[in-house]
Amino acid sequence: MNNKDLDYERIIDAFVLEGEYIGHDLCENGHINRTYSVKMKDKYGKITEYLIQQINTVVFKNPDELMENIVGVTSYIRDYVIKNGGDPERETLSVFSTAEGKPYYLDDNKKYWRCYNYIANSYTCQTIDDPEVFYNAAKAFGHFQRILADYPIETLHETIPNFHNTVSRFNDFEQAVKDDKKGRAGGVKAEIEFAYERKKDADKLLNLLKKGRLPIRVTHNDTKLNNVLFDNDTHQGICVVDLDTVMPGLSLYDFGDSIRFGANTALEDERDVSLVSLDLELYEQYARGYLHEAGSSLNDCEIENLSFSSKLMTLECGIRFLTDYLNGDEYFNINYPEHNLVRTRTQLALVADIERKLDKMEEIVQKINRRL
Ligand code: GN1
Ligand code: MG
Repeated sequence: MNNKDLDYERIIDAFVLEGEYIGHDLCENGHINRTYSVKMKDKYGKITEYLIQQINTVVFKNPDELMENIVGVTSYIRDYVIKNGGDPERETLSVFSTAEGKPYYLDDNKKYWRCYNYIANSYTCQTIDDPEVFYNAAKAFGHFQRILADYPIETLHETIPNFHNTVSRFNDFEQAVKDDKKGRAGGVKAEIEFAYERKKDADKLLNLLKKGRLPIRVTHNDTKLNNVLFDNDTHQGICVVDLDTVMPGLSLYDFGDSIRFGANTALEDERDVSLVSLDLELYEQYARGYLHEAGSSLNDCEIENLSFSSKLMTLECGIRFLTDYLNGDEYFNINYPEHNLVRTRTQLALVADIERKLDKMEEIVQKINRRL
């Protein structure tokens, strides 16, 4: 229990949560938002839990636009789930409005809070014990993308401009090396050089987009394994969460980022990089699940670049961690001083392993694609 951070009485008032407050917990997850679960008991003794989240306005600078995206997308998914006979309380997040009808509560300290339904009888995974879990995660993300295939994309705001623009990520990285604000560049020469050697990869997908070979879609843009909720009983992925970065993007961003996180044999912040590798079995499971759900809506160019996108998204993330380390840890939450450097090293080690396995990864995709 963590009562110091959350002014739960005001929150309960603002969102008109009914019943008696029984407690709240800090949910440890994510590098960006702070999330709490708040428990309320009604007069019949029924306990309802809510998810209360403080929006990180350093990262998401326009909370109105951000919430407009999320309300739009979650309402759309909700309608889809209802039409298809599913359970809208479990298969999507839903935004609770405040008494004034706003999708967030702005407190006296200018902090923005939002309230979602809490999806009970579910769990998240940080790592994978059973490859089936990853297959199910792939289906969940593929399904999410497919549901949103006809969403009016022009109504979506770009919540973080150039979020997966690998060229602009590279420029930010080069700038951070040049500035060397904290005098850390000298200690990470090998990492910097490794990244520079791969600069030529940065514009590959963006060029295919410019040529019209890759389409813009509604994408999640943060498809970490821990952004899927799994059902305690069936172990199916029931709901995709962490919707702040739902924006127009490339399907390959979502595929590649999932592989980066979930098919790594080590944690994102494993200190022993010798434990880092790309698990080909997990890669196959994910590709199977994803193509099974979303494959029919993908074009050849998207399918041809699935393996490359895994490398590129891993490289992008490594560069982002390294940039943040050089800038003095301004962006990602860290638990110890060199946390971003440790994360950088796992990502770069994974890039190196993906490069060694790229041919095998491509064979896997072709094999699955032939059977579709
Ligand atoms: C952040 O919030 P979280 O932990 O799901 C980040 C992602 C990174 C990820 C690295 C808005 O995601 O882009 O890939 O950390 N989200 C944002 O673990 O920057
Ligand atoms: Mg998350």
